[in-house]
Amino acid sequence: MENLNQEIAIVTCALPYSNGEPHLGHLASTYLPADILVRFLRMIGKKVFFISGSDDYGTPILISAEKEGKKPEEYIKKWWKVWQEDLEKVSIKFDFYGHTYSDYHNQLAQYFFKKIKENGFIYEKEIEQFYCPKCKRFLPDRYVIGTCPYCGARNQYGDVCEICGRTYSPLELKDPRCAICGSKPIIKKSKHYFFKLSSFSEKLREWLISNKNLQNEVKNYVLAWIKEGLKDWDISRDIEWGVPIPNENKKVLYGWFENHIGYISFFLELAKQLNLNGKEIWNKATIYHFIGKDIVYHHYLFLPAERMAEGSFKLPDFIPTRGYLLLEDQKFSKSRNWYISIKDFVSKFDSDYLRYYLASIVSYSQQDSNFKWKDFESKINNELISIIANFIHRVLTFAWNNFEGKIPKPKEFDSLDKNFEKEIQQFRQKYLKTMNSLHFDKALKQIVEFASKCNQYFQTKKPWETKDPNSIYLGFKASLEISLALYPFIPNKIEKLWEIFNLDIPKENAYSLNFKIENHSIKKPKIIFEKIDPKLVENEINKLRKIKKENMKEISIDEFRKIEMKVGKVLEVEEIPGSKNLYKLIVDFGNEKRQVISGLKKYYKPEDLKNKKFVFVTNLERKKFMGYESQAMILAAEDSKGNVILIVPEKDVEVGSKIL
Ligand code: B3M
Ligand code: ZN
Repeated sequence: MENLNQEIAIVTCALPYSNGEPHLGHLASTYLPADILVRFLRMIGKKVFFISGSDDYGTPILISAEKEGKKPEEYIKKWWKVWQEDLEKVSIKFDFYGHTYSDYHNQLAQYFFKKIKENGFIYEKEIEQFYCPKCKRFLPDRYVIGTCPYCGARNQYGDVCEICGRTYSPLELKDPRCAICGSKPIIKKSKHYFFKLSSFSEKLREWLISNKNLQNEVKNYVLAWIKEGLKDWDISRDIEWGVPIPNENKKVLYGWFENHIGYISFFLELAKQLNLNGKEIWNKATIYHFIGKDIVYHHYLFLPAERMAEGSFKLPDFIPTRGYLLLEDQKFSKSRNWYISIKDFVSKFDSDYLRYYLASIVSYSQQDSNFKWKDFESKINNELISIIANFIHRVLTFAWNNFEGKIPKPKEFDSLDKNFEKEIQQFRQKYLKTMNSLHFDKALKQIVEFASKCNQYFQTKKPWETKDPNSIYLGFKASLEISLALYPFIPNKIEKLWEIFNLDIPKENAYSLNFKIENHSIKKPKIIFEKIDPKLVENEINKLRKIKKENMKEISIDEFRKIEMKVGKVLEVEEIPGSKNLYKLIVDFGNEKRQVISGLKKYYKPEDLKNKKFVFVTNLERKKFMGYESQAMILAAEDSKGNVILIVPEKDVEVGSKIL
């Protein structure tokens, strides 16, 4: 077996579900930062294994496959390919991109299950579950829909309410129905396996506190969860799509029990192919798991607890976690078309420009960032090109035109030169430190700042008047330094630049090399960085404007269904001190009373409202008017003269009745 003497890093990216294509949000939070780190670590001489793969199991994938009339095995293959192809378009390529649907993964996940059980951290318990007598199957999570037990929103899945955000067990759903055939399920007992997450509270706490590489802000809220108390966790499902539980029939491991084991199983599989001792390497490598902030719970609690419970695989050193990407101030949404896929973006704009822009706006934190087309244009045209690329281009063309395409031998340095040479060295030290701390946006800022200094130096030295060789010599040195620093961000552009530099720069361990640049011949400079055409950007902005309009005009049936309306009876009407328009109503909805603030004072007297029934929207976000929270909204018609007329039920109807 080969011996690896270098320091080793294993870098993984969250495993995408085999259920849709990658978009800019995925790229910004997870895949791009990971790729930047991988390239950087290789540049400073580390041996890196870059790992990801598809997360193939789970009920949503099974349901989507069924909808397309495909077998899940077929369905997942398509997305496995799409993800790799699309990520390659932005120069992201893994050393291994696995499938959780594979023998190597199933085996390792089953081994984890058995070992953890043997170690006493998995127990069995009978639970009650919905079962569809017509489909003859149990209905876990997404297989059952019904009414949210907390807020009453209809058509919610069995695990979480998309309206109020609360999670619950399927049995708590009101009006449950089978998501496939719509029939009413019965309750059946089933044996389930539970992981004793609760018994890891103390160990997890210690690990979080002692691991100085984890981001403090994340750590703090994970510690707060632990303090609230961790519950044991149902890790089995009664379906046939998943990692089969050993010695069971039609039972599989819950996706979040086994998917992150994929980081290990994929790496071990790669190591096997390379004839390396995978486990030994895993246990001595520095391990990074890149994720988005929506899966913190799983990576900071389930993942470490399972590794502790198994006992022989190293825990992560870093779990770099970043926030979401907004598009022009709004959340990405595929169904509303408020969304840019990677594939679509790179069909119109340079992929390195995308990498540069995203890296510059995404911080190493939970904060969300905002993709703005105008900002994209200006970051590329006015920063990357005007400040950085222009400087390099000036140095190169000057050497080409005035020194016969050679980097001149310098004369004795004057104080400006000496200072500038020092700047170059200091820049490298600062840059390396920032990159090592994973603050890639800050590293980019340092590069821009340094390039501004380079421009100033050039401006003062005026080589076009003085023909000063020192400024070209040092200018080239600085350009080389900038190119090394920018390589992890915009690898394609930099490789083209290196061709003109006429230097053979290795992508591994480049920082250890000492380049001889005196009398070095370069190639004829050409434009590598083309400015973005503002018209193209304008097109994209117009497209979004149109989508916004359409979205306002039409809502989908599903969206409409989310609006909950009920008949309520006004019990009390009070004036709100100091307000000309507002009343405070107390409204009875049968199972609860709510306070409603409404601008009816100009149109109705209190006695016209009291003890009457009207129609209300009951699941709007709560809003305060003059300090009073409104917990529903009354419906009214407004005629062309501006008269306001309330809507009443045509016959008497029980309070709390829903409007369909
Ligand atoms: N498949 C994707 C997500 O929730 C999920 C990640 C698994 S990482 C082990 O974003
Ligand atoms: Zn059914």
